[in-house]
Amino acid sequence: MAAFASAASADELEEARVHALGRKGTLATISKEFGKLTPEERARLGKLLNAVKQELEGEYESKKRRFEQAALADRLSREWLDVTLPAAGIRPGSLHPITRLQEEIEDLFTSLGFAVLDGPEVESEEHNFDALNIPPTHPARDMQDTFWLTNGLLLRTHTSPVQVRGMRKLGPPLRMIAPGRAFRNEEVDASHEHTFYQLEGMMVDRDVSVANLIYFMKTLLSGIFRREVTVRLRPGYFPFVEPGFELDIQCLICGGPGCAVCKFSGWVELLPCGLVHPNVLKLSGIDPEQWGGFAFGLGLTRLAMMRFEIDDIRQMQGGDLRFLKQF
Ligand code: 2NL
Repeated sequence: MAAFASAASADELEEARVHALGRKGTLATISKEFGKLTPEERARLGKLLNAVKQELEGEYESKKRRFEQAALADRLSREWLDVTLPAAGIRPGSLHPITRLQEEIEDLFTSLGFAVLDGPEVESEEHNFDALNIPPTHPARDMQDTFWLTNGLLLRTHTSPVQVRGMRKLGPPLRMIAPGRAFRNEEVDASHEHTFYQLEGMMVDRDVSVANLIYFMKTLLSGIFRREVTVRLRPGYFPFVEPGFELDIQCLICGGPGCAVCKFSGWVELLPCGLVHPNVLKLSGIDPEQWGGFAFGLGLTRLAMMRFEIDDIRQMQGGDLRFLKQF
């Protein structure tokens, strides 16, 4: 009892417990002598021994609790938290990969004297189709599954109507780009979305040629990919240009011999373009005898996927922070 009372630490207390109550302790040693006693002595001493043992254990337990409480109080005084401290600060956000690419291309074109134009996403049939040399009976209307609104308006299927508005408002000569969202009723899968981003551009001036078109397209592409690119032109049909081209770039992954990205052709189809169709100029009040232009339409979503190596288009508008935080 004296050793328990004078123990100054949990370790000293444990030492005293082993000495008195342990398997080889004082009490255990005394118990071993029981065999030598008569039954009467055994009963009397047994009771006594139990009472002593209970008293010792009681003293030990209460002392032990006191040490535990002191240890806890000590820990609580050290490990505390000031909930009134100011928060760690606002987590910085980042630009969406499409926005980043769009802003880069805007910088590039503004440095070349182009205006960046905006227009409504809900458009008239006239701006979206008729003014682009796509009359009501034209098969190109069927190839785009348009979201029509009940009031006769529609969700623009490309950003071209912004350029129609630009031609009518600014008149020639003009240089402009029109980045923004476009909508088509696509069956959504890894490479098709009903909402996607385009960046169209056009330049209208005197004596604009295919050579000018190629120069601007190569400047655009080497700006995006940050290196020289090899291009080729194939004929392509778009109602609003004549002649129209599909501009391919030599595959940046394999450099020509063929790989999975270019589907073993060495070329990647990237940039539809052409010289603005005379009817399109006329329909926006520009005399095609005096003026000509080139135009192009870039799939921003697809280009961002190539540039940032994103393999599923559904990530782009999905809103998953684990995806977005990578940029
Ligand atoms: C596409 C389409 C192209 C254009 C878009 C254009 C606009 C006007 C006049 C003439 Cl207002 N052309 N835009 C020209 C050629 C191709 O691409 O769906 N691109 C992903």
